[in-house]
Order: sequence, then structure tokens, then C-alpha cells
Amino acid sequence: MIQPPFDVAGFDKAMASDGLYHFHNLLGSQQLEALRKDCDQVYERRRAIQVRNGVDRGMEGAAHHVLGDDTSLDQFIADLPLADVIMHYFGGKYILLNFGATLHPPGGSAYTLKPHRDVRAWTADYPLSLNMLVMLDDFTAQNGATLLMTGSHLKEAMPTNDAFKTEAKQIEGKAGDILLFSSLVVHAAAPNKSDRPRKALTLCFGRPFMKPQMDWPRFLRPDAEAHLSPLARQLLGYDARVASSLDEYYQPPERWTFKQDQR
Ligand SMILES: O=C(O)CCC(=O)C(=O)O
Repeated sequence: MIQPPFDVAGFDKAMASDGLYHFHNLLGSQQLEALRKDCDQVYERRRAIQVRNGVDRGMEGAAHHVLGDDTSLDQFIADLPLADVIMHYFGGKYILLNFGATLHPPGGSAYTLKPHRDVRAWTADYPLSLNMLVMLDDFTAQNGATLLMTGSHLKEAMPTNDAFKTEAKQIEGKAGDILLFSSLVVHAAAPNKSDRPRKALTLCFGRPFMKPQMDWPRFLRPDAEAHLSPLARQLLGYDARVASSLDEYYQPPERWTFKQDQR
């Protein structure tokens, strides 16, 4: 249940027409500071692997799968803001498909600068995936606030680059603001023309039957499950696993690997 005074009808209307809703001032300054610092830390480790594996070009400032390093990013998932709003959006349970951090440095050439969608299948009336963008710094025209083409989730064809350029709106906001938008809304980072990085968290949530980009239960340490909040356990797909043996499959409902409520 979403707590009043949240305007559920206004949210539903905006999501249906624009595919986007802007929430203001949800995170406090201490949490923001910890998240900004931890983004730098987790990026270092991922960047080293990108470089080692020769996939670093076009990934400047982009850190993927930023869980499991005992940082404030783990805590963010344990106590996810807007969890009830997202449940309302899907009309049921959902899992975390991916969780990234973007530092968006000045002059960067990351792949996020190209207009794109974050889900491949176009399912007009049945949302599969929802994006969350958490502003860790103020988002301004100068530092590359995200461009979103509102309403583009309603048309199957991708817009031309020219149409995107003229129609996309630049969403400015303050550190601590959060955007929720349909993963079908075409969007892109804008070039950062300031002299500092512009940090954000980027998450996608989806239906529990979808394949997340990362197999979280195998990605995290074997002892991680015992320390997860019930919400984190749900988000990381511990209740939406595929059985791997007959013994695992033939179990009473409370021990099913794919629980009944994960429709
Ligand atoms: O950094 C941004 O402004 C956009 C990020 C983005 O496009 C994405 O994560 O898919």
C-alpha cells in the first residue's frame, strides 16, 4: 500500500502519458555523500576489469552491478526508496534486473550518450521493466542532465536521432531527486560540459520471470543471503530461481525455488 499523501492517480496518469515521474528530495545529504564516495570506489574495481578485458572504450565512468562490496549501495537496495510505488506500477512483485552507477565525467564518450531504450521487447500495455535514476549531484543543462523523450513508450518504432534531438526534454533536478520511467522511454545522457563528474545511480526493475543481467544469488558471496533484508532478498531474485535438480524441484511450496507469489 502506498502511503498518502502520495498522488497515486497523478502517478498513474503521468506514467501512462509521459512514461515518467519525477520525485523530489527523497535522499538526505549524509546518504548522498556516502553513495557518491562509494560510487568512486566500486567504479575503480570495475574499471580495472573493463581495461583488463579490453572493453573499456565507451564505458568511461560507467560501473555495472554495483552490489556486494559492503557499501552504501548494498544499503540502498536493503531499504529501496519507492519500493511500494514500484510494486504498484507492476501490480505485483518485481526483481532487480541491473544496478549501475554512472559518474558521467566531463568530455566522456560513454554509450549512454546515444538515445536508447533499456528493454528490447515492446509490450505496450504490459510493462516489463521500469528504470530508476537517482540523482547524486544536481542535474543541470551544463553537466549533462538526462534527456528523455516523454511519450516514446507509446510508439514501437525508435525515433530518428533528429526527432530525439528536437523532442527530448532535459530533466534538471537536485541531488536526492529520483526519476521513475518506463524502460521503453527513449533516453540518453547529455554531454557533460562542466568541469566535474555528474553522478547518478541507474537501476532497472522487472517482472520476476525475467532474466536479470546478473545472477545475483551466484554473484554475491554464499553467506550474503543470511544478511539480506526481506526486500533485498526479493529484489535479488532469491525467490525466483530456477530449480537445478529433481530434489530441488519436488519440494513443499515454502521451499520452491520459484515462489508462488512471483507471478
Ligand atoms: O546518465 C544518464 O543521464 C543516463 C543513463 C542511461 O541512459 C542509462 O542508464 O540507461
